[in-house]
Amino acid sequence: MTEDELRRLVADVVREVVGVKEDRPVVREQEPLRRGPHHRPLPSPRNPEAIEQLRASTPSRIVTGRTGTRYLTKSYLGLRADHAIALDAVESEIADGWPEQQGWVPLRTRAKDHAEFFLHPDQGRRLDDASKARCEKDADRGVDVQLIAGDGLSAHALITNGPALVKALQQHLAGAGFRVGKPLFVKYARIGVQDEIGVLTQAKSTVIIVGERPGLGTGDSLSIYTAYGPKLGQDNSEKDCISNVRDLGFAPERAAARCAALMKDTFKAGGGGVKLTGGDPAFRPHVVNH
Ligand code: B12
Repeated sequence: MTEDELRRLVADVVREVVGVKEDRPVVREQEPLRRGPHHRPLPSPRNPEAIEQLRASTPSRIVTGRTGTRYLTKSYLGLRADHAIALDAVESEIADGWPEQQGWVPLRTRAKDHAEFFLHPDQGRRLDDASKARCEKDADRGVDVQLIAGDGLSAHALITNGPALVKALQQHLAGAGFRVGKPLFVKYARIGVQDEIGVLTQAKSTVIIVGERPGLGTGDSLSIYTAYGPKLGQDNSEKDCISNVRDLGFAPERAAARCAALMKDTFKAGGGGVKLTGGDPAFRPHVVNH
């Protein structure tokens, strides 16, 4: 029997088994693959409900499908749109007067403008002279926890989630027995500015919330950084961070409760960061990012 006769025979048997009436051509492996949406179709999941649950559990790009080795056009356009959200967030700025409307004392760092803030991070870690004077005049002194709200890398995040987070922090920290200083706002703030404010106000600890570096589509995300026993240039290893604070992530109310618990542990341990880990770098109580 020749190869062609064998193919015809197999094709006839297959047609009979699957019940195909008409004589459709059988696609041979060596035929050129057709392009288009049917080329390498998405495999149908064995458990579509589980896939939907996974997708609903995160804004991350999972189980998005592909065409060949490439993204689907829909995914590609989604990436471009989310990147635009991140850029807009980084470029957003707090309008004059907005901090006062929230009841926050307005301060600013030595960064003269947004461009200098990006190019010279150190300028965002120190207050300018007028703000130092204002801080000494208007801020509370010697409190347990001094609250600071900074724009950081997303003013948009502070506008969206800052007021709710500050209120929740005030409630949870006071509920945990801490004396909390009236909130200060810092324009063009890096987290290191909490050190100078802590020293100026003689606070026992500082909690700064800042717009964190946006990921794709996460322009509204805040971080909370805590520091105990303020000193200029305090190392990050002595501080703690609660990240991804936003409605779709760690909602402000829950994050504030977590922060109050963290501050209780910090005060008990006489310090944060590595002091809290008890020497075990893998152990970070209450410090999560989800
Ligand atoms: C940029 C970044 C870094 C950079 C910082 C360098 C720089 N000059 O900017 C590098 C790569 C060095 C870094 C290192 C680490 N990072 Co980091 N980092 C970030 C990131 C992507 C953005 C931070 C940001 O936007 N800050 C806000 C701006 C306005 O503040 P800033 O003053 O410019 O930035 C300072 C802080 O962000 C600080 N910092 C950075 N990471 C960490 C982590 C901790 C625990 C602390 C206290 C401070 C800190 O360093 C910056 C310079 O002083 C965040 C994720 C996010 N999107 O927020 C993770 C993030 C904050 N980092 C994280 C971690 C775990 C670390 C490391 C501990 C990793 C490791 N195992 O070594 C180290 C710690 C570094 C240290 N001891 O200082 C975690 C914190 C998790 C947690 N809840 O504790 C985050 C949330 C990432 C994540 N999703 O897991 N990081």
